[in-house]
Amino acid sequence: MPCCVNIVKSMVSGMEKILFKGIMPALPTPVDSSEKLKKGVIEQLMDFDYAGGVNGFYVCGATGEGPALPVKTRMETLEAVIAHNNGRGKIIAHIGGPNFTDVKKLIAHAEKSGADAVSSMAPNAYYSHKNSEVVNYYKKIASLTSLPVVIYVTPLLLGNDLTKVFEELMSVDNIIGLKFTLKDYYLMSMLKMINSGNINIINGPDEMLLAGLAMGADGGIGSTYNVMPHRYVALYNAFIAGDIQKARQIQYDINKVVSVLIKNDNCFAAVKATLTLFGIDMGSTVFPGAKFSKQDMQKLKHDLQTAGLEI
Ligand code: MN9
Repeated sequence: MPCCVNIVKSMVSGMEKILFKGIMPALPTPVDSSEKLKKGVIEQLMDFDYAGGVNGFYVCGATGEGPALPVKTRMETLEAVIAHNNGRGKIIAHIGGPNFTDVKKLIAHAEKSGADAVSSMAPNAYYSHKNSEVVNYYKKIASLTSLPVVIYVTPLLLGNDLTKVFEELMSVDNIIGLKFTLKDYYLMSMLKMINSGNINIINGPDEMLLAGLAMGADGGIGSTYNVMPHRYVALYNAFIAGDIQKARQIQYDINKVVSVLIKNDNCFAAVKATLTLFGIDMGSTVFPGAKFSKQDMQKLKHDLQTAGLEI
């Protein structure tokens, strides 16, 4: 009987699309004041995250400030990450940005460099596109690469009927799913039912990871994973083992720390500052992101320690 069920399931859903599972930090990009990649720092961060048990990385997304960086720096960052990764986990290259000529270059570069997938935010950051335009945008990206494509769903896509959009997009072989950075978990469940569940959904909001897993996410990608990778890995493992009490307690402990990080207007700046406190010198966010002063750093350290983070 189980064998028949499997045959029917594969006929309905086609090729396997759930390629990314577990905990994948979104890497911040350590750049100097001329927006060049600082040598050796992202490697140090990757080793720290791998020591916490993570499954791979998301590169040059929102956390990595990809759309704000020069294309050359984005390419150098991806190359440095893939070289240092050395097959230890999976690498998703975020290639989205406001200019499609740059996007095309980044897609070709990601494929040539050996990324495991490409991912893009919405077509632009200024206004909402119609469903048909969004569908055309992601189909075009998929046609330009043989890599799997992970759609980056943020509030920029909130004007769209996302279940309709994904029903259409999931028929494209190499469109595998989405990174879901919304807090509407009813919508997540509706998306997870598309393509008979053969859709890779990766949770975005770190403070809601357990909710995302419960509603069908296969894993998570997040900025604050870098600050406490082992805790997110423990949460994921507890969920997989069915120990919801434990997973919930870890999520609550995590959220004490996240609440400190998001108190800062720019959470990514706070993540970079926290990593700098750990001795991983990430620098500040790109212009016009302000530097943390000595006092800011001291206050951040104090608040994080009070929230239970060891520094
Ligand atoms: O999806 C990140 N969200 C955004 C990933 O980039 C908007 C999260 O990791 C958040 O930074 C985190 C804090 O709110 O959940």
